[in-house]
Amino acid sequence: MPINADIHYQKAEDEYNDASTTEEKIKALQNMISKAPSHKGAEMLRKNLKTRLAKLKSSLEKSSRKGSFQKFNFKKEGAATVALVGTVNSGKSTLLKGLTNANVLIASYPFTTKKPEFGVLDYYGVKIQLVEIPAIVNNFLNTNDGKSLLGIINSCDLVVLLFNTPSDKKILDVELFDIKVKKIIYIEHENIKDKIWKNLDLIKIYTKEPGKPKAYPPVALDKGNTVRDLGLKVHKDFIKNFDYSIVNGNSAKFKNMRCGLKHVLKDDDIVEFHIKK
Ligand SMILES: Nc1nc2c(ncn2[C@@H]2O[C@H](COP(=O)(O)OP(=O)(O)OP(=O)(O)O)[C@@H](O)[C@H]2O)c(=O)[nH]1
Ligand SMILES: [Mg+2]
Repeated sequence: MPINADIHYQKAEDEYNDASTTEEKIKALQNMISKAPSHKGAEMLRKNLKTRLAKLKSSLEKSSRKGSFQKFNFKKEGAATVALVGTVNSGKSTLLKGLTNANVLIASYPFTTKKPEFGVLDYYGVKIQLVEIPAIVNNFLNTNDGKSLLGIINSCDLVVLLFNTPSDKKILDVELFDIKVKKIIYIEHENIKDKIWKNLDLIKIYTKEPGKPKAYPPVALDKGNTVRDLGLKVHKDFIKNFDYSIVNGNSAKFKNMRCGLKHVLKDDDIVEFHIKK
């Protein structure tokens, strides 16, 4: 016990030593800080306690972040990840099954899907990960898995919302009002694959060797990316020894346009790299 510390401090310290979880330790440490002697001689003690508290808080935050993803074994894969989010029986699993290879259960009773279900959508060779989130209900964040599921939703590049009735839509609006996703779309039964692709802000680019047909699958890039970005993704040597490229497709002003590294590409372009001999 430090000099001049009183009985209250001693009690808080005992609680700290007895604490078994990080949360309990944080609480006890905050108590110790508030009860620590305020004179100059105890300055070092107060500083040490605060450092210890900061470390505990950051380790708690890290483990809860990790936990939210590990709980469901979620790992982002592919060019982008899209969440299928909706109220009960809104057809999330039907959509997932229709668009991907996922073998999910579809049934007319509510809450058929109890954990996130994954599938891979193949868009002209570009792999896009889809994840069905179990149905969103009133007060969703306070349900057992609410926070973990929200963590998954927030890490996605696009959210597709599904619902059956206006009151279901209201549930989604209320429960998801502060999600941090770049983009949210509603799906009507139009050409869903194309709609998802259009909203991902990606482009698919084909590479090609001189004298050969275009290579498959295409490479997914962000909209606005250049020949340089493509080269970096395909083979770094293309950029190191770059001479010029031949571009055909939507960004080419004419057939076999000769372009430098800064040329901005468009969806479905075909690019041939020429390197210095
Ligand atoms: N609303 C709606 N229902 C559909 C559609 N397609 C199929 N269904 C039927 O709706 C019921 C629920 O479909 P699911 O795909 O399991 O719905 P879900 O949203 O995954 O349901 P939960 O996982 O239980 O929340 C099934 O009986 C389906 O046959 C659709 O496009 N819209
Ligand atoms: Mg389902």
